[in-house]
Amino acid sequence: MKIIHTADWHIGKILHKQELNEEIRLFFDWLEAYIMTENPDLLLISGDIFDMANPSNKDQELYYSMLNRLSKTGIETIITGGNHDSVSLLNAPESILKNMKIHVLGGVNEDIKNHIIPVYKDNKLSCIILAIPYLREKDLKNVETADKSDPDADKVSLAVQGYYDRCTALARKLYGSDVPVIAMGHLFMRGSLTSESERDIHVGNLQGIESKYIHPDIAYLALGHIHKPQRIGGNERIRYSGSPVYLDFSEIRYPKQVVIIQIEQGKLTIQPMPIPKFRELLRLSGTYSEVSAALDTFTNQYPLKAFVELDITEPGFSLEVQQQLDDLMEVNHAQYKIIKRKMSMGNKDNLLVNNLIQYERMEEMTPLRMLEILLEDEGLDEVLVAEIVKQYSEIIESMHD
Ligand SMILES: [Mn+2]
Repeated sequence: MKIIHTADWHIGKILHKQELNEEIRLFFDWLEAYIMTENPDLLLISGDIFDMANPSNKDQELYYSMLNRLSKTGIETIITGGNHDSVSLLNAPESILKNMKIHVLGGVNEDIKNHIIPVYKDNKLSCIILAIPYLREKDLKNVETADKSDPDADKVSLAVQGYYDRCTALARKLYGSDVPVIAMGHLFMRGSLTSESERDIHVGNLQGIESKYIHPDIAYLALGHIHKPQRIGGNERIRYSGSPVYLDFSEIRYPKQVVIIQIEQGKLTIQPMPIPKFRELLRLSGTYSEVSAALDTFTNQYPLKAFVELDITEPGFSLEVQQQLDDLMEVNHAQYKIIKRKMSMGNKDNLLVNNLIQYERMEEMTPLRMLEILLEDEGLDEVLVAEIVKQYSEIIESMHD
C-alpha cells in the first residue's frame, strides 16, 4: 500500500495582492500525473485546504475540479480541516464526496468512530487512518486528559494526547492490533521551524505539543499547520509535509515536497518526494543601483513569472531615486513582477522621511502585529504581552469558526 501525505494547500492565498492559484493549479497537474504513473492507494490532506474560511467561488471551483480529477484516478482521499478552514464549508458536500471515495472531516465529530477510517487493498485491511482535524479549544474541553501526574505538562497538550489516545484505543478495539495506525493532525508541535505564512499558530498552546505525547501505536503522524517540511525531533514517524507551493518570501530557502509512505507486511517506509518549483520568489536587497543591476541580469527559470521583493537602502535622501523606484514598480517585465518594496534612505536624520516611506507597509500589517507594536510601545511586561496576544488570538480564532 502506498500513501501520499500533503497539507496546507491554502487555495485562494494572496501574497502582496497577487493570487497564488496559478502555482496551485500546476501542483494539481503534477500531483495528478504522479498518481496516474505511480498508482498510490491513498491521499491524505491534513488541513488548511483553503486560505480563508469563506473562499471565493473561483477558489471552490479549483478545489472541486481537483477532487473530481482525483476521483477519476481511482485513489481514495481523506481530507481533514485546518485552522484556516470553515468546518461546515468543508463538510457540506460530504455525502456526495463519499461516492467518489473522498472522506472529509472538517471538524471534530461527536461520534469519534467517524474519525476512524479503515483502508483496504485487494479486500484486505492495510491500515487504519485516524482522520483528526484541527482541534479547537471547544473540542478539547471535555476530553479526558491522559496523565494528570505530569506537573510540567500543559492542559492543551494533555487534552490533545487524550483525544489521540481515545481514537487509537478505539481503532485497536475495532480492528485489532495487526495493522498499522496512521494519524492525521493539524497541530503545532514543539521544536517545529515556522515561517511567516502561518497565521496565529500559537493559539491556546504557546509551547507546542511535545512528540512524547503522541501514542506509540501511531506508526506515522501526517501533520499540517507548519509550512516548512520537517520531521519533529529527528523522529521519522512525525512529519509536516509542508505546503506544496511557496506561500511567502520567508519560505524560499527550502524545497517543497509531499511525503510517500509505503506499507509492506505492516512495515512502513517513509520517503519525501520533491515537488518541482513553479515560481521563483526573489528577495533583493542593496542600494537602488545594485538592485536594478541584479534585475537587469535576472533570468527566470520557472514556468510562472518570478515575484520580487525589494529591500532598498540608500545612504541619503534622494527624490531622484524615489522616482526611479516608482518607475521600476510600473514596468511590466516578461520575467518578473515586483510585488513588494521596502526602502530606507539615510538613517537617523531622515527618520521622518523613512517613516513616511514605510507607511504603506501598514496595509500589509495584520491586526495582531499592530496590537503587538502597540503593546511594545506601552512598555508592558513580556509575560503580560504574551497573555494579551494569546487571548486576542483566541477571540479572532473563535470568530473564524
Ligand atoms: Mn497552514
